[in-house]
Amino acid sequence: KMWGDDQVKVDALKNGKGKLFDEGNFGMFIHWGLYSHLAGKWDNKTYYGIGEWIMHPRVANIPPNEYMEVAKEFNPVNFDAKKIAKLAKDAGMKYIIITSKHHDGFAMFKSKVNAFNIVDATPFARDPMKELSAACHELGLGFGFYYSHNQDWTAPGGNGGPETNKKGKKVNFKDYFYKKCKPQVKEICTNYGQIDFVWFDTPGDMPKEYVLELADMVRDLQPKAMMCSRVGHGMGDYASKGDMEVPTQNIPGLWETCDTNNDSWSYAWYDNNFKSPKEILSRLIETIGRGGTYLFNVGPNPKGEIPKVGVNFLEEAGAWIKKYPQVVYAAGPSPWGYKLPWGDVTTKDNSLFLSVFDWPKDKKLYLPGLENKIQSVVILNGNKSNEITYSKEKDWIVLDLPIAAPDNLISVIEVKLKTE
Ligand code: JFZ
Repeated sequence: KMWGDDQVKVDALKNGKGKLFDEGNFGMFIHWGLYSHLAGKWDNKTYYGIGEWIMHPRVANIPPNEYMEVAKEFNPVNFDAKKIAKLAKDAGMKYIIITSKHHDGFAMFKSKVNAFNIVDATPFARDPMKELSAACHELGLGFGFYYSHNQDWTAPGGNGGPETNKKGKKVNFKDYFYKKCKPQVKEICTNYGQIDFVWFDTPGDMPKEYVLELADMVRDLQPKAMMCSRVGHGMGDYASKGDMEVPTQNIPGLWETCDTNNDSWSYAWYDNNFKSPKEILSRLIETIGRGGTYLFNVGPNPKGEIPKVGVNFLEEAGAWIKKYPQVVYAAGPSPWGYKLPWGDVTTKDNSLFLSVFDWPKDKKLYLPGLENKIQSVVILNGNKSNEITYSKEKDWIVLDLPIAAPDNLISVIEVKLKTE
């Protein structure tokens, strides 16, 4: 079965999967690993772009053995799983997906099969995945792991990794797959209770039989966990859209788009280009308006803390969602199928929720081609609501707005439609 048609969505929901998407629509992505310790800098030189790729030949070109040495310095003593889970909750998010192992091959969990992990190779010696999964379970948040199954730049045989082992012998992907990848995926699927996602990434040319074997094991060990389409070979329970991208047209099926809070996925010391609360919210609303779920990334620093500006902006966004939960939770796509000039639309029951990103200066808001009969038009603002008037111009509905936007972030207008 392929993702991308609505039957997949229907089936997934029937099987108890997809609830976090259908009802939640908003999750936290966390890119955190050994690369976070380098923070975009190697040998006193800063590398711009995405931080988690720093060791790659096209970036700082760090030899695997030198990169692995960095683990001895990685000591994120301020990592506070409860604080992060609470932030996700306060931000209005319903689940967290965190990098358990990125392309660098460093496991952020205790691994018995490979010593290059945060418990065995660093002075920190704690398992932050244990702490975060427990914190999520306690707060009723969904929880899942990102795992780079194909690319592994420090494991012999891993895609992009060193081609020879210590004895200078050529090794292959099969070794990497059976000695590291599959047993580690087994570990993340067994040691952290119920998980809701396994987010594989960059399958590249990974042979189909390996992908199948991995996916089968995940389904067996975690029958409720959803795998995204990046597992490869057209498999997965839902589609993952291109990075940092909000689709411009409605897409059917169960899907998620991942985006990040500044310009990098993982922490980079220079990256201060944080998305404002309004940007976070408008991108979230646009994603829901296109029919999807928004996975928004943060990058904890070498001490394990999420940068303060990012925290503040997320809390502000969360406070807005608390005021207008109906715009986000269990909300469906816009009947227009694309963003409108003034903002975007999400739907629930017989209502259209108009999130107005740019309050029209001429006090008119146009709804092109709306054929339904209207019951009422109401401006929402917390517990207050104000009915407003509207008229019809050709096949456009024109709403009469007050001069000033009632909400200084994003104002919401509910258009209740008549049921025939
Ligand atoms: C991958 C990773 O390489 C990257 O480091 C990060 O983890 C990101 C979330 O995922 O990069 C991709 C993967 C897929 C696309 C783009 C970047 N894509 O489909 O456009």
